[in-house]
Amino acid sequence: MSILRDDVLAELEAQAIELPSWAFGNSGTRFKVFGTAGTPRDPYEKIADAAQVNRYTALAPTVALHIPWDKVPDYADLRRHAESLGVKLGTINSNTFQEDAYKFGSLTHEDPKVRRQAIDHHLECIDIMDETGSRDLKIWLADGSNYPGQADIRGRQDRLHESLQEIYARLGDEQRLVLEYKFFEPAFYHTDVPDWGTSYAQTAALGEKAMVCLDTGHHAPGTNIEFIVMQLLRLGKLGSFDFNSRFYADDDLIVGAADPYQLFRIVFEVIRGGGLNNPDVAFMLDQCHNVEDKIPGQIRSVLNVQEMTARALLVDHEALRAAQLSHDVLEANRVFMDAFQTDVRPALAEWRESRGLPADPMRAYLDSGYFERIADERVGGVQASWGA
Ligand code: PSV
Ligand code: MN
Ligand code: MN
Repeated sequence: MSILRDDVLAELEAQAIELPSWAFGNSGTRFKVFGTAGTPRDPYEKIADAAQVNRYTALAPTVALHIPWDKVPDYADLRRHAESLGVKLGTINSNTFQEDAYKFGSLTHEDPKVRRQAIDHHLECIDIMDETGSRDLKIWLADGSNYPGQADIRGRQDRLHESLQEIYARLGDEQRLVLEYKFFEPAFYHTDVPDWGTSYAQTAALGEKAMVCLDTGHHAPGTNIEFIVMQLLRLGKLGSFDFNSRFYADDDLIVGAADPYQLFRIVFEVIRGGGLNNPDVAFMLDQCHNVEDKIPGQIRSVLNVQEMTARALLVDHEALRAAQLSHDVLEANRVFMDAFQTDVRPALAEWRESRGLPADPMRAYLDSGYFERIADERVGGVQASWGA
C-alpha cells in the first residue's frame, strides 16, 4: 500500500503552480547573461515551453506574463494559443523599474507626471487582464532611496496609497491586486514596500481585492518565513507566493534547492492555515535559470514543491497536537521531522503512472526530443530583461 493516503492524493491532484514566462528567457547577473540554445523568441514560444512543463507533470496549468516584456498586438490570440496547448494565462506582472522616468520612484514619485505614467501603466495591465482572463495584477515596486535624507519616506507612503487607490478602483469584480514586498535592491537604504507589514497596511487600506504577495527570496537571512505565512493566512491577506530559493539575497534559484526544510515548513503552515488549494492563495514560481536548462529547471521546481507538499501532508496532526499539549518538546519535533524525512518519491512516481503521467517527468521530457527541435528551429532568443 502506498504511503500516500487517498486524502493526501486528492490534495496533490488539485495542486497548481503558476510558471513565470520570464523563466524561459535568457537571464543572468549584471556580470553576464549566457545565451542558451532554443531560447524563446517571443511570448508565444515562452508559453509553448511552459506548456511542456505542464504536459509532463500536470502541475503547471497557468503562465504569468510580464508587461511590457510579453507585450503582443493581440492578447485574445495569445490566450487562444495558450489554451490550445492546454494552459491558461495567469497573473499579469507590471514593470515600473526599467524606464528612465522611474529613476526616483514610480507610484511614490514626487512628480505627479511620473506617478500618472506609472498609474496608467497599471491601468493598461488591467486592460490586458480583461483580455487574457487573468485574475491577479502583481505589483512589485523598485521604489526606494540609497541615502538617509535623500527622500521623504513618509510622503512616499501617502502617495503610494493614493496611486494604489486609483489602480484598485479600476479592478473588475473578479480581479485582484497583489502587492509584493522586498527588503532591498535595487534601492539600498530604504525601500517603499520592504516588508509584509507595509504590504499588509497598504492592501488593508484598499479593500478585500488587495492582498499580499510573499516572495520567498525577499527577506533578510534568518527570517522565519513560515511565521509570516501563518500570520497572513490568519489575517486573510495572503494572496500569492513567488517561490524560489536563495543562499544570499534575491538569488531566484530553484525552489527547494537551497533549503528544502524551509519549503516544507512553509507548506506545512499553508496546510495548517487552510491555504493549500484554496483559490485565494496563488502559488507561483519567480525564478531564473542562468546556467541550467530552463524547461528542466522548471520541471525540477514544480516537482520539488510537489514533494515537499506530499511530505507536509504526511505530518501526523493528532500526534503533533498531543505532544504540543503535553509540552513534549522532543516528541513534537520528532513527529514533524518524521514527515519531513519521509522519501515520497517512489510513491509519487507510482501515483503519476496510475494517472497516465510519466513516472519520471524529467526523463520523459529529456527523451521527448523537444529540446533538440527548438534548438534547431529557434535562433536568436530574447533575453528576459532581468533588471532586478
Ligand atoms: C524583483 O525582485 C523581482 O524578482 C520581483 O520578485 C518580481 O516578482 C519579479 O522581479 C518580476 O517583476
Ligand atoms: Mn517576485
Ligand atoms: Mn525578486
